[in-house]
Amino acid sequence: EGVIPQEYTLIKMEVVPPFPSKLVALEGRKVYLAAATLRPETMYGQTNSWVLPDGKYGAFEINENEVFILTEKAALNLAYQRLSRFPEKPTCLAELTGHDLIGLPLRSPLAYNEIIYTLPMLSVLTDKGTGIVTSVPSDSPDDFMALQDLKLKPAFRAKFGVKDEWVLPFDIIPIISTSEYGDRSAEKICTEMKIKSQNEREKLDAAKKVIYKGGFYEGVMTVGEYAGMRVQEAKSLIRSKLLELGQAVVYSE
Ligand code: A2H
Repeated sequence: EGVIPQEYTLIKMEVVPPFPSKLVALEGRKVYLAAATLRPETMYGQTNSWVLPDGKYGAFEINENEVFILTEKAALNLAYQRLSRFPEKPTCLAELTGHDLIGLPLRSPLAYNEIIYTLPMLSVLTDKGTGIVTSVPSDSPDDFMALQDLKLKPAFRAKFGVKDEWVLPFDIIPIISTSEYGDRSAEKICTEMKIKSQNEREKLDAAKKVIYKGGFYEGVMTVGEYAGMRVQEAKSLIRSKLLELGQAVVYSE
């Protein structure tokens, strides 16, 4: 953890009822997986969300009718940022693991896909952000490789009880174009660097660095309300809109 606080946008990904048995206690409320992102302008390209299978999560009361699913650490931070039913005291309505969340159908802001599913990614850290990550395989090497692992390896899907229909219909959605890496920059850099799986941590970290600069400084939005605008300018406009519409909240740690 650094000295400079990191400011994330938490995307409210609505869990679509009917709820599974583990979530029955939450029936009648609005329940969200709260995904921490630094790239709110990429939300058009969401194909799924990520959880750590063995990660510990909880369903925490944000106010009378809204519930966020995230880690306990994030719930405590939120409670100190006026995002809990009772000030500075998170209330947990259900204890969950990543396994309980895999397969949950979600409706997520700006996503081109009306419904996306919750899937396992092994590199999710539970001590960073909320432990929930939204997946944008067009622009994130981690997301691209984790989705690729699930698509190409039936045994990997089986291991986590992932159904074909949660993964196979979801293709990359191009959303940002750059001169050097085109509009599927994550796929291009992973191919160039010959990255074989989501486990190649060092290569993936290098890949992220390379395309982040290009995407941010030269990237142009190709979809949505700000199509044609540079990412640099569109980013804050898209973020403000999500916050204004109540589809996202600010979270720092
Ligand atoms: B970003 P930083 Cl398109 N574990 O959002 C692992 N990764 C996590 C996480 C966690 N607990 N919480 C957030 N993240 C991811 C979009 C995105 C992101 C794109 C491209 C790059 C990118 C879609 N996934 O991040 O270590 C989230 O993925 C590249 C750094 O706090 C979040 O933004 O700097 C980013 O890592 C935050 O990482």
